[in-house]
Amino acid sequence: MKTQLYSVRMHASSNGEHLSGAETLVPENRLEAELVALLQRARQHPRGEAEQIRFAVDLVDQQDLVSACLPELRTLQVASVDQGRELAQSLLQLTGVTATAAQTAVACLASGASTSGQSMRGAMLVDAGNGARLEADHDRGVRVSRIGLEESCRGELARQLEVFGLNNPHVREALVLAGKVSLHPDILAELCWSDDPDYTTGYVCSPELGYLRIPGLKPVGETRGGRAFFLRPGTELKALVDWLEQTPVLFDRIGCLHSAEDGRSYAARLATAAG
Ligand code: WAQ
Ligand code: MG
Repeated sequence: MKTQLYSVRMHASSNGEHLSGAETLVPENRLEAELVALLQRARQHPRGEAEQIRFAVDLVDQQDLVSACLPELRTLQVASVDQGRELAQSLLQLTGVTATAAQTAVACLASGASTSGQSMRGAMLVDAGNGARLEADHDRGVRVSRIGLEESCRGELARQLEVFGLNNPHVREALVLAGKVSLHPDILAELCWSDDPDYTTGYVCSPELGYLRIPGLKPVGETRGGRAFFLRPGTELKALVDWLEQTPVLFDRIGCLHSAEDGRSYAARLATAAG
């Protein structure tokens, strides 16, 4: 008999403000250990002490399960936060996002994209043409769920990331999330940086560019972070949100991992190649 697969989601908050969240797919035999690990994470989070911690556990229908390969990963070095955000905007423009949409999204994340000027629980949906925000709820946003690594792939990813000193939960989880997001044909690209005060690396990801990490996309101590998914103008929102929340995706292959290099020269090379 096939092993049962569970979707596990956690959300921790305090005073109505988002503190931390997580979503994963786990086989039955790791379910309890995963719940304990997420409880510990919620209780020891650098954003503060949780007042509420919510869990949801759902059995996944494996008929809908998608298997996929993780994006290639690169680290692009920049000299300052400003340079990092400029680089992120240039990269986004290479994927067809307009300068206006790229700029608006960076400004929104920087100033706190929720209605209270803090971090949202989930991602913003941004029209890649005019930069308009399309998510129904500016506090909740859209949470990508039902994402995980095939058992055989978990150890291999950890081993390969270790070689570059990148084997930490931020990288592993962001790579998996970005991998699902970049599978959708209506999403041109994603921009992200963490809302954890001590984690300053962010990324741009798209099907063509892969997962491009940019260390220093925000200053240390900054708790405003988030995600923006750039949508092809005219995208049917309900179908897209359903897919992001509901379709289970397990990664069973790893993309190539590359050494760090200078961000500006990398972007210049890409722009030349694109003509
Ligand atoms: N779906 C949609 N948006 C999410 C999700 C999700 N499942 N999880 C988090 N977010 C949004 C939400 O607005 C958070 O405030 C924001 O993203 C940041 O989440 O290669 O750690 O978990 O070194 O703090 C990226 C770089 C790290 C990793 C990202 O994000 C690397 C990170 P965090
Ligand atoms: Mg966080």
